[in-house]
Amino acid sequence: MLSYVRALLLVAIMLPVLADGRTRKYKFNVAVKKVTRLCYTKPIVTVNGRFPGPTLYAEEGDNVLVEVVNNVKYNVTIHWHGVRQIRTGWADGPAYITQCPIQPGHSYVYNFTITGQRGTLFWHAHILWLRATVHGAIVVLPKPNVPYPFPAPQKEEVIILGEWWKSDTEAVINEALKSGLAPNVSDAHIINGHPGPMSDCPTSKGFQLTVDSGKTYLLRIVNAALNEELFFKVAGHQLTVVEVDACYTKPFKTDTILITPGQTTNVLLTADQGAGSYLVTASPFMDSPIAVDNKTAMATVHYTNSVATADLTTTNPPPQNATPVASKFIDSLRSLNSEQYPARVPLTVDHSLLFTVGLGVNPCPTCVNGSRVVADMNNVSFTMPTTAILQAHYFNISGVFADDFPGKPPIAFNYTGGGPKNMQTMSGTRVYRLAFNSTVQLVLQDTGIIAPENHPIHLHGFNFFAVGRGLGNYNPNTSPSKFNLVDPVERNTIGVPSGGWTAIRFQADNPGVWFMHCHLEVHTTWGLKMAFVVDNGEGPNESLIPPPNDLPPC
Ligand SMILES: *[C@@H]1O[C@H](CO)[C@@H](O)[C@H](O)[C@H]1NC(C)=O
Ligand SMILES: *[C@@H]1O[C@H](CO)[C@@H](O)[C@H](O)[C@H]1NC(C)=O
Ligand SMILES: *[C@@H]1O[C@H](CO)[C@@H](O)[C@H](O)[C@H]1NC(C)=O
Ligand SMILES: *[C@@H]1O[C@H](CO)[C@@H](O)[C@H](O)[C@H]1NC(C)=O
Ligand SMILES: *[C@@H]1O[C@H](CO)[C@@H](O)[C@H](O)[C@H]1NC(C)=O
Ligand SMILES: *[C@@H]1O[C@H](CO)[C@@H](O)[C@H](O)[C@H]1NC(C)=O
Ligand SMILES: *[C@@H]1O[C@H](CO)[C@@H](O)[C@H](O)[C@H]1NC(C)=O
Ligand SMILES: *[C@@H]1O[C@H](CO)[C@@H](O)[C@H](O)[C@H]1NC(C)=O
Ligand SMILES: *[C@@H]1O[C@H](CO)[C@@H](O)[C@H](O)[C@H]1NC(C)=O
Ligand SMILES: *[C@@H]1O[C@H](CO)[C@@H](O)[C@H](O)[C@H]1NC(C)=O
Ligand SMILES: [Cu+2]
Repeated sequence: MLSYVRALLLVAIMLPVLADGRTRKYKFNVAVKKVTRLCYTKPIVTVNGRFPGPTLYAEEGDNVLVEVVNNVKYNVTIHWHGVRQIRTGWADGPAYITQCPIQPGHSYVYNFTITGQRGTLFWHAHILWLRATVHGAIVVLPKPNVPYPFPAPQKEEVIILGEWWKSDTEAVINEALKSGLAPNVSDAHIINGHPGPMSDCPTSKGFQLTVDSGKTYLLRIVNAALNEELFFKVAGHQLTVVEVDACYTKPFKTDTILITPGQTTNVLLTADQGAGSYLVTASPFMDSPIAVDNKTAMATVHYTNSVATADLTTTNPPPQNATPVASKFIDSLRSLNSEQYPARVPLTVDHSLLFTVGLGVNPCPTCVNGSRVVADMNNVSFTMPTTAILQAHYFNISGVFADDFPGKPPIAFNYTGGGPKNMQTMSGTRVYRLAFNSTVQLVLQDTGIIAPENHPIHLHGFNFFAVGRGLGNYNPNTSPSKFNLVDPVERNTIGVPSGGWTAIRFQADNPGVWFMHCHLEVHTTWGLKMAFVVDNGEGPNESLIPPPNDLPPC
């Protein structure tokens, strides 16, 4: 009897305190593996030898424990992109922001609970350019017996979009940092790891999704590419968008979706066409004079029991500069805003912020032009510290960061015009401090310095509402009157339009240090990043938890 009680007690003690769901344990072995793409074999860094990496499945409310073991020569961290990490910043993952890296031969257990979220997210390395190959989907299913707020699909499929380089991606960015110029673009786009037939490798096979006529499929689409926004299309079929960044949307039909690096999109696809094979494409969107990989990745939707015809029912991907296609898609996105899934848009604003996002040029005597291209927010090119900011914040270590990140541009100028003659930026490890649960309105304003460009900005630790968007310069007197405060789309990554602005709102109800950066890896590397420090509120429920014992040291 006594031992029975003891056994029960033991079970109770082993259950995670915070979770109302189960505990899910995963082991991620980061190791090198040789893979062949575009008729060429090269070693890449993988998780568990898979490319793309394994899908992490959980249910809303689950506690997730991922033991990451580093068996490569690089320092490694993993970010659980879009997981809110409420009070568990130690498990967020960006190197030198919330943790020091897991060094070769070492391991770290990421411990977090998925609270109030369900949908598709993804995980990826958050150091160097390792996320080129170290990434995979996160599928958070609703709690047991909670249905989707749309007709249940018969089957679900993860579709990960990415890029493929023939060269080692670390060599690509290192070469660029040395020259001060832009890095090489990828050699192909890929759908679930495969480019499909390309002119330099016609025998390359593409991913095939086999469907049964009449059935409906939920496609969980992730853009894991480093540097390119993508259009995604299935020939002959309409897609019904039902969720983005693990937030339900009002369903709408479209033949093309736009997805930036860092975004996820769930669509319903009904196999309602004649038997055969249909082309699936992922092609770049770039509406400014910036070099991109202009190749189209190809996959197929193949109806079972039908003969694959040689000439697929084809479709043309949108032109690379198809701004109207992109805008139409973005403007169609609305929060579901139902009784069960309300859009809790902050209606008051404690901090009204304006951050410019864009490029700059700084002197570099050893570079090709005697200068290097950099990127910044509010003219600050962020410098990575050598101690993680979250540790410095928690342990009161001074000298690691300053909390004086400017809330508005230091110099006002015609942001989307030609830009100032002096294109230099300052550097620093500067953060913006927020009191617990304060409300923030942040206008992200693109600049025309060097060239205007679309910047997909990702905020860690929060979802935000995209309340407004426009071209040219944000006008504080006239722009807010057009804000949607009722059912704006809720997400964690938003494209700032080329030569325009986007306004977001969020509630700073998660204490910790939260990175915000462009999800084009080249811009992050160049300095387009900053962090918010959110102070603790009252009591343990509004405070960051203490760091785990195995947190990697610097
Ligand atoms: C995970 O973190 C929670 C606190 O957030 C803690 O109670 C639990 O013991 C941790 N689990 C493991 C396996 O360390
Ligand atoms: C980048 O592209 C240039 C031009 O094609 C090539 O010479 C160079 O080797 C490439 N760099 C890397 C790291 O692959
Ligand atoms: C793609 O880009 C390459 C290199 O810049 C160029 O030579 C080629 O013409 C482009 N192809 C298309 C279809 O635009
Ligand atoms: C670097 O120099 C080349 C020619 O030498 C020029 O075409 C290019 O615009 C310059 N780039 C920058 C960023 O100054
Ligand atoms: C850091 O400073 C704050 C405020 O002075 C204090 O409450 C906290 O206990 C300190 N933390 C540590 C780990 O020393
Ligand atoms: C800003 O620059 C753009 C492009 O040159 C120009 O059309 C616009 O009139 C300028 N705006 C102001 C307020 O000067
Ligand atoms: C950015 O900072 C640099 C260095 O302090 C300064 O020279 C430049 O004028 C600033 N530019 C803007 C637009 O604030
Ligand atoms: C945060 O503030 C909002 C109002 O802005 C309020 O509804 C909510 O209860 C607050 N949350 C906490 C944890 O204090
Ligand atoms: C903290 O949260 C737990 C679980 O939600 C609740 O039971 C407890 O009363 C809260 N404690 C405080 C001090 O608010
Ligand atoms: C790995 O991280 C440690 C801790 O920050 C650092 O000292 C070391 O230089 C890093 N190694 C490399 C190769 O960057
Ligand atoms: Cu950017």
